[in-house]
Amino acid sequence: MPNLKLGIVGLPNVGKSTLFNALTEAGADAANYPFCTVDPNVGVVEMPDPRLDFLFEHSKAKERIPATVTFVDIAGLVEGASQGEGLGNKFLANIREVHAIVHVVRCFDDPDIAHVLGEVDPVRDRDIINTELALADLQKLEKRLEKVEKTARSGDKDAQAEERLLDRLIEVLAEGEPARLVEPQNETEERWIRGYQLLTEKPELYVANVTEDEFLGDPGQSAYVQALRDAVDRDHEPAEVVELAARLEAELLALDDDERRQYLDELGLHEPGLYRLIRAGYRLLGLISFFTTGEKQSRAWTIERGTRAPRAAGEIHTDFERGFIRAETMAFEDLEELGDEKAVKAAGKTRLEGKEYVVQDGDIINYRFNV
Ligand SMILES: Nc1nc2c(ncn2[C@@H]2O[C@H](COP(=O)(O)OP(=O)(O)O)[C@@H](O)[C@H]2O)c(=O)[nH]1
Ligand SMILES: [Mg+2]
Repeated sequence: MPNLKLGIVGLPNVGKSTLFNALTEAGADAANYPFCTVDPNVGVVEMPDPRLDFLFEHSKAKERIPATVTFVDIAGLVEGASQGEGLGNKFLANIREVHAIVHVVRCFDDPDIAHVLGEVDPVRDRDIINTELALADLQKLEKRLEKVEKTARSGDKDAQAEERLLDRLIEVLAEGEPARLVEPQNETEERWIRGYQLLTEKPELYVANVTEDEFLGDPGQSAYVQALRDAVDRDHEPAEVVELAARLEAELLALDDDERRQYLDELGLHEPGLYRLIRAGYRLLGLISFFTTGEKQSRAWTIERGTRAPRAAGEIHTDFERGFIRAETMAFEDLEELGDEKAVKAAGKTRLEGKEYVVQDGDIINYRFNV
C-alpha cells in the first residue's frame, strides 16, 4: 500500500480548513513532495512513530524516512449537494482517490461563527453529510441499474446477478445508509462493488471539533461529542470519534519540536490530536508498519495487516518481491529491550522467515533476495 490518503469532509464552518491548515503546518518538508505545493488542498504529514526515531539514532543512519499520510481538504459538501447540478467533478475526483474519509463534525458553540443551519447539532450534521454521500452513490447506481435491467431481461445470467446486487445496494442507499453495510456474497459481487467506486464504500471516521476550553478543561465531557458517539454506536459503525480542538491544533503544530513539547507539557497533553487522528486512520484501515534500517537509512513502511513477507518486500522494490529468499526479522521491542542486534541474536530472537511469513507490526526486516 502506498502512503495513506485521507479526505476531510464536513459541512461548511465546522473547522475543516482550520484542521487542514494545522496539519500542513506540521507538514513533511514540502520540497520532498512536490505535488502538495501544486494543489493547495493537499497536505502531506509524517506518520508519527517514535520507533523510527529510535532506529534512526540506533543505526546512526544518514537518512530517516518516515511513512507519510496525505490529507485532502475536500470542500463542496452542503445539504442538497447531490441534487441539481450534482457534486462537482473536482469534489468527486478528490474524494474518489482517498482511502478513507475523515468527517469533521462541529461540536463547538461560537456565536461569531455562523452554523449553516442555525443550531449546533452534530447528530443532524453527520446525517446530512452521510445522506449526501449516499445519494450521490444512489444516483450512480440507478443509472447502472437502467443498463443492467435491459440485459437482464434478455435472460443474461450475469446481468441478473448484478441486478440483484444493485437492488440490495440501492435499498440501503435510499435509506441514506452507506453502501459498506452491504456484504458482498462472493468474489464477483466484490469485484462489481469495487468497480462502482462508491463514496460510501470508503471507511469513515469522525473528528469531533470542540472548543479549546472544553478540550483542555474536561475532555470527554462534551454533550455534543457524547451525542455524536451515541449516534455512531447506534448505527453499529466501527468508526472512531476523535475529539480534538482544531484551533488548538493549529497553534500547536505551528511550533517547532521543542516549543511544541514544552507547550504540550504545559497543557498537560501527551501529543497533538493530529497524531491520534493518524493512528485512528491506521486502525480503521488495518494498517501496520515495518522497518528497514542500516547505516544508509532508517525507514518505515506501511502495509495492511496480514501481508506476507514477499508482498511486503514488494513495497520496497519489485525485485525484492520477485527474488525473495528470506526475511531476517526481529521485533522492535526485542531490539529496544536488549539494546543491539548482537544481543537480540544471542537471545535467539532473530528469525529467518520464509514466503509464508505474515509481517507483524514493528518488525525490523533485512531482506535476502536474488535477481
Ligand atoms: N470557536 C471556535 N472556532 C473554530 C473552531 N474551529 C474552527 N473555528 C472557526 O470557524 C470558522 C470556520 O472554520 P473553517 O476551518 O474555515 O471551516 P470549514 O468551512 O469547515 O473549512 C473559522 O473562523 C475558524 O476559526 C473551534 O474549535 N472553536
Ligand atoms: Mg474550508
